[in-house]
Amino acid sequence: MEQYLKHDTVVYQIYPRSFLDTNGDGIGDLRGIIQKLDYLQDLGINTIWLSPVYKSPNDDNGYDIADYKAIQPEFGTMEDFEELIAEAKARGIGIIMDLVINHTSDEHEWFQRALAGEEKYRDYYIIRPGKNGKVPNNWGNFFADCPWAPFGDTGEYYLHLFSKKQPDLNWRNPAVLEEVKDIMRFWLEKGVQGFRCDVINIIWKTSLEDGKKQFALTGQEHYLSQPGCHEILRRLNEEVIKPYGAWTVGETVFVDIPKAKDLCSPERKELDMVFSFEHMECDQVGLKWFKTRLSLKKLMSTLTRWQKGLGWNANYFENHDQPRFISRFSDSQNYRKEASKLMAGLLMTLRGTPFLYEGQEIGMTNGDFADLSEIMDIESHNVWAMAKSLGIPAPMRWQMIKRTSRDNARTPMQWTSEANAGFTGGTPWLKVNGNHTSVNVESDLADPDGVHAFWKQMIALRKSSDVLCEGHFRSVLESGSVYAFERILGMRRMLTVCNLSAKEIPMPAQLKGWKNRVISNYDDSKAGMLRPFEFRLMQP
Ligand code: TEU
Ligand code: CA
Repeated sequence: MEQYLKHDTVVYQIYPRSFLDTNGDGIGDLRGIIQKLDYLQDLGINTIWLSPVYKSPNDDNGYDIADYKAIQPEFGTMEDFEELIAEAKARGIGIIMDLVINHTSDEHEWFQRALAGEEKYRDYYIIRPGKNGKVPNNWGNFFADCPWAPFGDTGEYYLHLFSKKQPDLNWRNPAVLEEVKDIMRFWLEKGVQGFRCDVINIIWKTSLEDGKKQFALTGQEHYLSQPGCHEILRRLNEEVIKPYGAWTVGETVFVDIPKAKDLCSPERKELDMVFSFEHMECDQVGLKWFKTRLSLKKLMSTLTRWQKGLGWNANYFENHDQPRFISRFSDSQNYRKEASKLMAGLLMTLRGTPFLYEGQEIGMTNGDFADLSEIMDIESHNVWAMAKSLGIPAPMRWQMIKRTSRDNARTPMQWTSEANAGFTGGTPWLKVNGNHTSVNVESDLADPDGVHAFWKQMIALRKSSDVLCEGHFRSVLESGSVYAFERILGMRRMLTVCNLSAKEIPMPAQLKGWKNRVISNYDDSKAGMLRPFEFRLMQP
């Protein structure tokens, strides 16, 4: 049977709401994706990860699912979805879907029937009486809220680790597993090639006891990567995923390398790979809402540790939950193009499956929001309220939100320099970045030296090189500004050199033996020097 995951798989993440609107309601849709399949094929990617397109009241933009077998009407119809699968397939592109099974929407039929008093569905969720006039335990919540909300007028509470409208499922109930298996098969039968599994390592709650107090999420020791979770993943893999030749990438929060290994080493037969977060934390203090200057040294050593620690990584620098990386690590005012291309080079030469996020291929930057009224994300609003209750003054609160908001990466895709960046003929659901007049697909494509052209080259290079696809990883240099590593396959070797600083610097002595330049993001790349944000791929 065909195995969909290959060494040369290159994934492009689409956040459907922000990709392309074709009917003028200001919201991206499936027909918009279908329209852009030629564009994606030309870029060279061979897999699309679709963020949720299921029916949802949109409290968390689709990560709150009300019906796992229906398409969100504002995105289109099931026929549109089937057409998308077929048209993508015709262009050699597979689709993986987002699987959100830690929680449902409170508007899901199961939760509604639980509220109506049906015992069977009550047991699909985690419902407990209060304790001493308070909520059942002292746990924290991912969206800076209390994780317990009143369960109707019963006087009891239900657990929600994310928004109130995202009640956690009770995975200790075997019926939940059967429901989810059925949902997964439904989509696999339609030709989906796998799943990106949302917060998959927290689905199993071993106990609901109080947690030991900690800054980042009290209670996590009761649900992080528990034995019950491993067992569920093994069963889903064996009973559903593998019989279809499909694959999975887990979004796994708070994992260190040993925990990640337990989730995705091949002999464990659980997940094919995981998204880790450590390299996303090189500019934070304690929690992701408190940002500081990004430490390049930390970034390099973190990437290296994960490259060496795991046989195969799910590599990424941007997604719908993170501010644009280009705005975080580089001087995107002066070196936007160079730094975007460097990202392409780095992402395509690390060992593992590369995931790029819509807009990254043209170097889109953080949103240019003026105040909170322009931010839609529930997480940002909750964090604002939390910061307010901590007495943090409004200007500081705004700086905090502006730098960390997930909406930074969710701004509509910039297709043209026209009004609303060619994303919609109507009013966009989220403010379009003002820089679309210069940063957009149309003008970038017309530029032979454009960011897109470099991504395209790097993707092609990556797919055609077995050294880049399969070679081992060896770190060569991690200085304050230069990151260099080798990929090694048998006798053949390639060297990636990244100058992550905005300074021109002499070529470090260790790298001088490498004579042949395969590609660089500078036309006038010089032998003995590295230009600001220069990326260079070398052969001996
Ligand atoms: O994200 C889970 C997650 O832990 C974070 O990355 C999240 O964005 C948040 O910042 C926690 O502070 C996944 C999805 O990717 C995210 O979009 C969803 O909101 C979330 O799960 C709930 O389904
Ligand atoms: Ca639309």
